[in-house]
Amino acid sequence: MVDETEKLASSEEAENSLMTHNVGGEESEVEEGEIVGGDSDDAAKAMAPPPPRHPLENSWTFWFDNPSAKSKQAAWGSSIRPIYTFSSVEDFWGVYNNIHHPSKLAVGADFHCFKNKIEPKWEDPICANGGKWTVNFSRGKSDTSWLYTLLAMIGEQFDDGDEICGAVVSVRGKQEKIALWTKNAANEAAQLSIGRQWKEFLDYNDTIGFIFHDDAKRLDRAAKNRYTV
Ligand code: MGP
Repeated sequence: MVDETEKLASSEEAENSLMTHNVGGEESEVEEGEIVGGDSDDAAKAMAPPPPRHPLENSWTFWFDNPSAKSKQAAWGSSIRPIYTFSSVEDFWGVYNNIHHPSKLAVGADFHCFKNKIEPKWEDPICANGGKWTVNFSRGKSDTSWLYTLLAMIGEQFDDGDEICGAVVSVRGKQEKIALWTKNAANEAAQLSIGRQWKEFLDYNDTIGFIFHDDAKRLDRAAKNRYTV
């Protein structure tokens, strides 16, 4: 596991690791013939177009299930709401830096980040034949792994990234857990590759298990892991 005392990577450091090229590095160097300093420089900056955004391969949506809105009577999922869709690195940091991280969320909360147009539900047609890998943490200890999971997904770090639907962090009384949802549970090779790579990205050494949504639907908590890595 990542050292729990380790501070979250700074936005800039993590942004550079997400991007395949150096964000801002070379741009700040003085070009041949460039005039440096002086008021005209400030004026030119003020008139310059905004810096380009760095597009992500996919658009992603954050969804939130507010525990205080959940009711035992209501159908499961009726309080899950999409809160923000982003499709650039800059927009990701804009929202990530302005939302609570798992350790600050209330018990019962579920916070999802799914590819745009995929709903974080078994019933979604793209999720329907899928499943999920789950990693467990004690309370307050999942923040860094949640960030690394988001960066690995949106930065398309998985060899089988097309298989990924999204991730959800769930805050419960004694634990927090992060689940990575995938599309075709029966594709064992792809699931094993995703599970192994995810553990590497998180520096997670315990065994993790993969449950088919179909088993969870039929068997609820009696559903068993179909794969482990
Ligand atoms: P869960 O939230 O995935 O498990 O499912 P958890 O977090 O171990 O349980 P919790 O009680 O701590 O929240 C819990 C239950 O929610 C399941 O047994 C289902 O009844 C229901 N449920 C969960 N999901 C992800 C779905 C879903 O996608 N669709 C439907 N219809 N029900 C779901």
